[in-house]
Amino acid sequence: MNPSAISTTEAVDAVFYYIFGISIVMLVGVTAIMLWFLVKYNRKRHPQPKPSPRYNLILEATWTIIPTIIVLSMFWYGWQGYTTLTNVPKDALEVQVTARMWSWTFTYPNGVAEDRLVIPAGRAISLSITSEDVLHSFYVPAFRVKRDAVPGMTTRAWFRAPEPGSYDLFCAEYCGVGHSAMITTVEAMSEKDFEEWLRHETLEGEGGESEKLLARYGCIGCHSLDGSKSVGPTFQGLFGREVTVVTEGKERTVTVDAEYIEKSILQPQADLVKGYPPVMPSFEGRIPQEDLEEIVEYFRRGEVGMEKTETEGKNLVQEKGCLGCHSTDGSKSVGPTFQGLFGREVTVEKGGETQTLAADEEYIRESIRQPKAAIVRGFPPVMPDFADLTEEELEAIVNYIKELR
Ligand code: HEC
Ligand code: HEC
Ligand SMILES: [Cu+2]
Repeated sequence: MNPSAISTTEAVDAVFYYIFGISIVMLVGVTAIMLWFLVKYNRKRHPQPKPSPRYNLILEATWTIIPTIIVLSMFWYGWQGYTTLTNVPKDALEVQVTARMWSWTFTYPNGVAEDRLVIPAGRAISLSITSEDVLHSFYVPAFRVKRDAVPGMTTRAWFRAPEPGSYDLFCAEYCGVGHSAMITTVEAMSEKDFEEWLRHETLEGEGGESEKLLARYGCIGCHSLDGSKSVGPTFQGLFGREVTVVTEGKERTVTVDAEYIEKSILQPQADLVKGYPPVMPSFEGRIPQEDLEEIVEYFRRGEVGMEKTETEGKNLVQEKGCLGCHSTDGSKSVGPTFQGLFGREVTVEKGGETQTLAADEEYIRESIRQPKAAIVRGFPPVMPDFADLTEEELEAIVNYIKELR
C-alpha cells in the first residue's frame, strides 16, 4: 500500500472501523459466552462443584496467540494510518495556517491571505500551522485532520477534499472567551474555479487600480501579467518591446509605445501581432478615455508582473533586518533612508577618495553585496555585508527600493 495514494479520511476511517469492529466482536462474543456459561454451569444442574483441570496447553496457547495477533494487527493498521497522515504528498498545494485569538488566516504561496481555507478539490493540501499567541488546534472533522497550532513552532498536516463543498473548520483547543468564534470553513472548489479565485484575489490584494481595470475589462482573460503566453501576448515587458505585426497584409517591426498600445486596444485588427489569431475585440467606445490613459500609463511605467517581486522585496527588507537601520519614510536612522534612494545623488568614500554619484541599480546592488566598498558620507561603516542573498532576493529588494520614490 502506498500511504500517500489514499486520503486522510480513508486512512483514519480504516483504522477506526477496524478497531471498532474488533471491539464489537469481542463485546458480543464475551457477553454471549458469559450468558451461555451462566446457563450451562448453573448450580441447580451441578449441585456438586467438580475440580477443574489445572493446566491445558492448547487452550492457553490459543488465548495467548490469537489476542497477540489481533493487537499487533491493530498496531499495524494504526501505523499505516499514521504514516499516511504524516507523509505529505509531493504535489501538494502549500498553505500557511496562522491561528490567533480568535481567528484563522490562510496564506497561499503567492501571498494571498484569506480567512477561509479555499482549496481545489481532489488536490492534496499541505498545511504549515502555527499560532501567534496561545495554543489552538486546527480541526476539520470531515477530513479527520486535527493538529495543534503552537506559538513559535510549525506543525504540519495535510488532507484532500474528495469533492467540492463547504466543510466546517474549528479550533479544537480551548483558547479563551472567543474560542467558539474560531470557526470558519474549508471551501473546496474545482481546480478551474480555484485558479480563477486565486487570480482574482491576487489582483485585488496586490495589484493597483490599473490591474483591476485590466481585470474589469476582461483583458486578463487573454493576456497574462507574468510573461506566459496566453490567447494574446503577455503584458509583461510590453512597453518598449519590439514586435512584428501584420499591417494590411504586410509584416513590419514596431517598438511598443503609448500610441501603439492605444491603437491596439481601440483597433486590434489594425496591427495584428504575428503568430496570434485576430480574436481581440475592439474596445472602441467601451473604455472611457481616462481608463484608457490609466492602462497605457500603467504599461509605460513598466510595472507589469513586478508586483510580486516588490512584495517579496518588502518582506525581505523586513526579514533580513534592513529596516532596523534603514527607514522607508525619509527619516534618518542608523543608515540612510530607502525612500527616494533610487536616482538620488550620494556622496561616498570609495578607495580613500570622495565621490558623488547617482544611485542607480548597480550602485544599490553593490551597496548591499559589499557595503564596505563605498561608505556614504556622514554614516558609520557598520552595515554587515549580505553576500548570501540570492540573485532573486537581491533583485526583489532593488525593485522594492526603486519603488520608494
Ligand atoms: C478575446 C481575447 C482578448 C481580449 C479580451 C483582449 N485581448 Fe488584447 N490581444 C489579443 C490577441 C489575440 C492579441 C494579438 C493579436 C492582435 O494584435 O490583435 C492581442 C494584442 C493586444 C496588444 C498588442 C500586444 C503586443 O504584444 O503588441 C495589446 C496592447 C492588447 N492586446 C491590449 C489589450 C487590452 C488592454 C485589453 C483589455 C481592455 C485586451 N487586450 C483584451 C486578445 C485579447
Ligand atoms: C546594522 C545596520 C544596517 C543594516 C542591518 C543594513 N544596513 Fe544598509 N546601511 C547602513 C549604513 C550605516 C549605511 C551607510 C554607510 C554605508 O554606505 O555603508 C548603509 C547603506 C546602505 C545602502 C546605500 C544607501 C545610500 O544612501 O547610498 C543601501 C542600498 C543599503 N544600505 C541597503 C541595505 C539593505 C538592502 C539591507 C538589508 C539586506 C541593509 N542595508 C541592512 C546600515 C545597515
Ligand atoms: Cu483557538
